[in-house]
Amino acid sequence: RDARMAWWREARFGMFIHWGIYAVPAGFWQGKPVDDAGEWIMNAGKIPVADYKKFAPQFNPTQFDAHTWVSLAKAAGMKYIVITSKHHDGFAMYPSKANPFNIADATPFKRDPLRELADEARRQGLKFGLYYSQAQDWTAPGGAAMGGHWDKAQDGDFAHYLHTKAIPQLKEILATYHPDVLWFDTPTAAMTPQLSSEIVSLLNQYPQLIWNNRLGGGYPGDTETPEQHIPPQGFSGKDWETCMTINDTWGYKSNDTHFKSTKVLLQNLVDIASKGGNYLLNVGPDAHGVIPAPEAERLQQIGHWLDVNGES
Ligand code: JFZ
Repeated sequence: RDARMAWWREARFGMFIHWGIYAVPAGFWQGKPVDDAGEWIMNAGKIPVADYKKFAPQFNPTQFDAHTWVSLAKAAGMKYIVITSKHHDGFAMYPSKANPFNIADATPFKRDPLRELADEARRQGLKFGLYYSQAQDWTAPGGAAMGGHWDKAQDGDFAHYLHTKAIPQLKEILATYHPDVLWFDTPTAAMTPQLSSEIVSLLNQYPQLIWNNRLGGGYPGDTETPEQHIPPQGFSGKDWETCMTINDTWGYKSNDTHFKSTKVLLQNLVDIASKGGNYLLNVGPDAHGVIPAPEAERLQQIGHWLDVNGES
């Protein structure tokens, strides 16, 4: 385990990327702002499945450039990136054979951003991780939804969903991109020990893989994941990673301009590093494929400060 965790323990700083078709509504539904994180708009707005799926044909992020994103992470002093391969909305950001609600089959954008990012990250010497929402899936029948379902199209059996969508997609992303990290999320009670163990058997086929504590079923995973706060004493004897937003959303929202200052972001980085943790700092690219300028600017400034004052 120590050998497997070695790069991660030295990394200290990573880029979290929440990117999906929720960047199309960008925080607005039927002309009104929806008061939740951008990637939660479907749930918070109780958008019907059929209506939500209509965002996919509008998603054509032709300005996406893996080189620009990875170079920004590198310039900031980040050593790894973790990007959403499927968030709670169920949309796969890669060409999935297991389910048609994906970037190749449901959008005009005929590229594979995960392939491009994985290759570019490795070319620039960064590790590459994938986020996958294993339990919540608001567009697949049987997928879990925190707060409960709101559309009959969501009715179904959770184990069936897991066996026909989540596990097949996890197999795909592991075999296709060989991620260094798998980042699970919001396990919910549906992730029983039995169902979780089926995923663990799969993970065990990748002995170098690092995965977090949000799988479910009582599995501790490799890493603690405090969210939006820095544990005052860290976690002694445990690897941990604080994830945080730069503004108040993970997925892009056109009306969220509540950006933390570079000073606060740097203080967080130093505070976290001094307590032995990692800082997974999020960016929310827009529907054109661009990381918002106020976020990019702050990352550049962090990198500049580290160049002047850090050792790295
Ligand atoms: C989850 C997601 O629902 C969210 O969209 C985002 O991906 C984030 C990184 O993870 O949100 C959470 C998960 C855990 C806590 C809070 C929000 N928590 O433990 O306080």
